[in-house]
Amino acid sequence: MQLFHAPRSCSLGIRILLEEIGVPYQIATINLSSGQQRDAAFLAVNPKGKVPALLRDDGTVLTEFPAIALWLAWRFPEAELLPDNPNAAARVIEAMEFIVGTVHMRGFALALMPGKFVSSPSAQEDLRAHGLSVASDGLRHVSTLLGKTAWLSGSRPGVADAALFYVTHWAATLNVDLPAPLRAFYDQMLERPSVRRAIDGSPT
Ligand SMILES: N[C@@H](CCC(=O)N[C@@H](CS)C(=O)NCC(=O)O)C(=O)O
Repeated sequence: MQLFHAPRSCSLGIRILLEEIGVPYQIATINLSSGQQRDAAFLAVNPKGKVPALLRDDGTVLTEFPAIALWLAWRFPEAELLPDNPNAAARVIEAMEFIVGTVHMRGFALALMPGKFVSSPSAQEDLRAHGLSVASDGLRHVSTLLGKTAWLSGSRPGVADAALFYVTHWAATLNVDLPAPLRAFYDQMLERPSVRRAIDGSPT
């Protein structure tokens, strides 16, 4: 498999899942700051011009974080990235969708790249503040889900935890205050060899 990946982007979460699974994979790095996502070569892979995109062993490409994460969980059940029980699995998917659809797309996307949405500098400042507020509120909500358990996805980190890691990583970069359960989650994730390899290392 080959992951089309930009190091500090949401594709980091998919790289963490590949590392947790321990399957061999390759990385194709896409430089988002230089606009490589809009190059013809990458648009041939993902016409939406976004990472993550996963080229699978059958030659097909899967896009969208939740779809890739769930496919990996179902394709590699031994990695236990999603509970078997339908009710527990639905709760995990509910959390992952909230993190990707709201905390990322309605929060951090606006806070980190307001210039993609509006051109005037003052409107960009307003949008940045709005995005940060949506992200902070969303993180506070996710923190309540972590009240009783170390991981969102079950007895070990899985699909929702990979999503939560990349948004808490952004929060740490932007000095957004993390509630105590989220800070503990982030620190525990940083200690995992899979996460260290996903951030710094070459693919396994
Ligand atoms: N909804 C998509 C979001 C993907 C996305 O927004 N990726 C960002 C990086 S975090 C990207 O590739 N941005 C490049 C661009 O928009 O030009 C998903 O779940 O995969």
